[in-house]
Amino acid sequence: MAETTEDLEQAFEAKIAAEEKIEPKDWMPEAYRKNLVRQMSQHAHSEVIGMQPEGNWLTRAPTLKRKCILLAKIQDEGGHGLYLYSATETLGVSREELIDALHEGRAKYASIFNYPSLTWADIGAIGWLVDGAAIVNQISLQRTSYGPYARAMVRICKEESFHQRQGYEIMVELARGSDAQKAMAQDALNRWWWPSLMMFGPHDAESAHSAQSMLWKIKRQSNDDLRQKFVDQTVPQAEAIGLRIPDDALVWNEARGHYDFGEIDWDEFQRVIRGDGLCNRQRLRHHKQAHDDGAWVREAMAAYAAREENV
Ligand code: FAQ
Repeated sequence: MAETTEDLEQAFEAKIAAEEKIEPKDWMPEAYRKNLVRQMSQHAHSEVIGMQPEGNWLTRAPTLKRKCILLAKIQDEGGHGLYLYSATETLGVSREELIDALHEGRAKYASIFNYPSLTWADIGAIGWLVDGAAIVNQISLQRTSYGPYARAMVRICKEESFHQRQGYEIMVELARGSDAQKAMAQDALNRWWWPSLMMFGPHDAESAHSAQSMLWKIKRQSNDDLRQKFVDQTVPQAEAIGLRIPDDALVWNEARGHYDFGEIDWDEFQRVIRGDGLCNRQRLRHHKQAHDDGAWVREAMAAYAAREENV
């Protein structure tokens, strides 16, 4: 007997309830597929655009060793973008469509990458805070319901944890250094702290996609819960190296067993995700230029594949 849509829906819901992964060839509701394409492609775009603020310091890294480490880290981010684009393509969408959506402003990428990296300490702050926030979010996504996304997260988290440590180690060195170096580390923390908290997205009550994404187990923990986890783990790291988190409202709440912290500037967040942050235009312009410059590589690969097929 042919399966009805209702049967298929029930089988899908049963898999989700049993914590089984949904795989590319499994039936899935169209809205589940679309929501995944949205989130996963935005995640891929973030990894790739995220190479730019760090790339800005490759030629100015203070030693050859630091330069090699930074180069390897940035290459890892490119690799993460590639796993994530491939995982997204298993949902029946092409890489070209995803890149077009980015270039036409229909797809977002993480707000954090629209801030400039002004000093070497920013490279420390990006690894420590931005990779640190990304890991908190991505550890949770290792349990996401879509198999290819969950598996990509496992490998990505291993690499991100190296990134986080290299960033923190830069901050440790600067915080132990001269007064000027310590001031540079503090200045980087001042500028990257709040944008890092914005990475977790709007408050749960304002989050358009959360309720449905939690039901489908695409998201396993809420935006606010993950943000709290990040604050709780990062404050002691700042204290350990004598840096001050730039938030007067930050205080340990014994009753909650968590830090209380101040309110994010949500106007700034909205401005940045609308495309009006400090570096939005520059980031997109650079990506388009790199994409155009690489057209000959794609054309050569397509011509080679066509020739191989015909022999
Ligand atoms: N930036 O309803 P929600 C990294 C948008 S990887 C920009 O709460 P959702 C590695 C959201 O898309 C960092 N837009 O959305 C690295 C939606 O707009 P839409 C990237 C944001 O999806 C490190 C609207 O607001 N990580 O850093 C942001 O349920 C160093 C409503 O929001 C991921 O992408 C934001 N911060 O929850 C690389 C993780 N927040 O699509 C280089 C995967 C929200 O309707 C150097 N993604 N929006 O137009 C997620 O976990 C989720 O998508 C959230 C947002 C939590 C980001």
